[in-house]
Amino acid sequence: MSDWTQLWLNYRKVSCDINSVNVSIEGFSCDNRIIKSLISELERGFKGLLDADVNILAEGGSGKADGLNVAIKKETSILAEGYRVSRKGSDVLVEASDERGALYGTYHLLRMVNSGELSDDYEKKCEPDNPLRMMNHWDNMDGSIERGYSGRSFFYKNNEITVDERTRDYARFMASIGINGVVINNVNVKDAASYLITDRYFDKLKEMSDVFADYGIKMYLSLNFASPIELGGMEVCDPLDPDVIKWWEDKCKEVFTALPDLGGFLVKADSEGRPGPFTYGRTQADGANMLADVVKPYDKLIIWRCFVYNCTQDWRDTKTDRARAGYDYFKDLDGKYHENVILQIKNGPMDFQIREPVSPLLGGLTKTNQMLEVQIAQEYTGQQIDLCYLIPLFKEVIDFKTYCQKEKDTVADIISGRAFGNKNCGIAAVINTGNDLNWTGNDLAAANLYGFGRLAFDMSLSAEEIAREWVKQTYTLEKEDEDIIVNMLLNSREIYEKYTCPLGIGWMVTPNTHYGPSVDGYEYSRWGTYHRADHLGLGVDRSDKGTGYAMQYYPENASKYNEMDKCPEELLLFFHHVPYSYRLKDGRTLIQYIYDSHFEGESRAEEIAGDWEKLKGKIPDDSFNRVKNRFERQIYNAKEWRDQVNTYFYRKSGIADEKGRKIYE
Ligand code: GCW
Repeated sequence: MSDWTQLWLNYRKVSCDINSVNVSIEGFSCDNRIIKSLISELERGFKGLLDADVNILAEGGSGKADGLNVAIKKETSILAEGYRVSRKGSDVLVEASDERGALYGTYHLLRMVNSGELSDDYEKKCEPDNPLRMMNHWDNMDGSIERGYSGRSFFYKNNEITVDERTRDYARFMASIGINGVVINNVNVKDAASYLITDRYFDKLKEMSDVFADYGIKMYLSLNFASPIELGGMEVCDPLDPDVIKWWEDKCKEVFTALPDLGGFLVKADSEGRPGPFTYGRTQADGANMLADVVKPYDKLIIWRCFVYNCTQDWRDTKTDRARAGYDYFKDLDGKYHENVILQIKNGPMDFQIREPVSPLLGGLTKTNQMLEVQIAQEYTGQQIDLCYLIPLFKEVIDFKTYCQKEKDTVADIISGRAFGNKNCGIAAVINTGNDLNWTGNDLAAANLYGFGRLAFDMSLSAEEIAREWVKQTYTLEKEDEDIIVNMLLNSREIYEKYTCPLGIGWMVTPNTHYGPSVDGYEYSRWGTYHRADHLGLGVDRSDKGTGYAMQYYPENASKYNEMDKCPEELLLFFHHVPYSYRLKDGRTLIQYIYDSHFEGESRAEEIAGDWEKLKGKIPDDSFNRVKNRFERQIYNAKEWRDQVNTYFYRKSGIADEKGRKIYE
């Protein structure tokens, strides 16, 4: 028994009468590292799923007549990284124009066998929507993980890098869902992590990047913008200083000689205490372009984060609005970024809350490479204790119409490159893994890991389709039991939203840890995260009469958000300061909605915990019990949220619950 599970690649035996599989490789070299991985995955997969031996045939050979014949074949008409899987009777074809596509097609084939969907007459073609499909690790070199809820890092321990079988399994999981880039260290680059670009770590990094390369994954590093000071002993890290530029040139030569497969760097600059170009009166573009020019000869990328805001605000100041910051800092520089710079933009203007509007920078920029950043680590969304399937949230973001042009104007169009023809673009997730046995703390949180990859590859998949796929790969259940889990997942985000912060206001969490309620926890803090509740109402006025944030959108969206009556209700308190007596569309007052949603959210959390109980004996015991334990903690948390939020607003407003339920005074 291994120290970790195989997640959705556990390849448990399915009922099927095939007992041998012949594989031929046509047009690809069997010596290619990715093709080698592909072959070993086919062996492993068919052994587990069918208990079948796999015969690898030399090109053109023929296998036993009674088995399944799988041909992996080069087909140049398919786009890069895409594939077609088809079956006619006992002949299966996986076609692709490159090795990555062949590997993804192989995983698709195994998925179809696993879920019993590879019918006798089957054909499916898939080409990835996003060029870059990345995971961002916030792993620190001491083994801790910033916002990690699944144990310690499996990449680092005591400032050393580990490369072992778990690294390989990790790479397999990522490739199986189409991930092609991984940033292996936290964006807050400090201490030992600053030395990742020195020869202290090159050997190990090379070893790791080789394992990734076996699965078509490029490794990236987060970079310390102040490296010239911290590593080079220089006085400054001004991006326009010739000596600084020279330092970076020499450094990059060293780095890319040692690590030729490295994809480039991710940079968090001028954000939450990290160094950046602002110190020298330079712009974000000055910083990003300098690094981009330095890495260009090696054909590498600079991914520059837009999470830049003033984190030393004063709550007395009602004009400064953190939500505005990204757009205010980056919009005017649109078109100034070099071709190998990508701006990485969080999905909302604040910080991965359970509900936020889509960042106006997405589509606000039209001449700059853009990449969407989402967070599957459940920092503000239940910390992998509470169930919160995030794919519905991500779907809302990518389907959002920005109105940046007449057609092809959704976030999906922008990040895929369809809108403006960009090549360097895509989507990244802050990952939710750690060295826990089950990788994601809560076994059900693996649906977010799986789902993010699948969605990044194919943005037309629905949240439900992805949930069902994941359930089928992970557990062996009858359809009605699959439905139970799918419904639990699909309802979970709404439930979490109902018992936490209402109608887009966000925060109200325990400061620093970000788990559990603390309604005023951030109300007087420097982070710019207010709800502005008083005895008459709550919410932040971000209309043109308030902070003006609503006007950062194109007119179609701006006019909608700007007016209380037109504003989508789920975002009402994000955009407006609303009286408790304000009537929502269904006739309820705001205060009554707050009470109702909190009672409902808590009781529905109990319901889904009850749904899980129905699966006892059908889910492997260890997995069943781990999840059961999480639900017990979730219910405790939901009650705490319900009662603290209801009491808080009852005390502020003095208005009683119409239904006379228990609100603590
Ligand atoms: O939400 C905040 C987190 C920080 C994180 C930061 C960021 C890596 O609380 O832990 O730092 O976002 O995205 O940079």
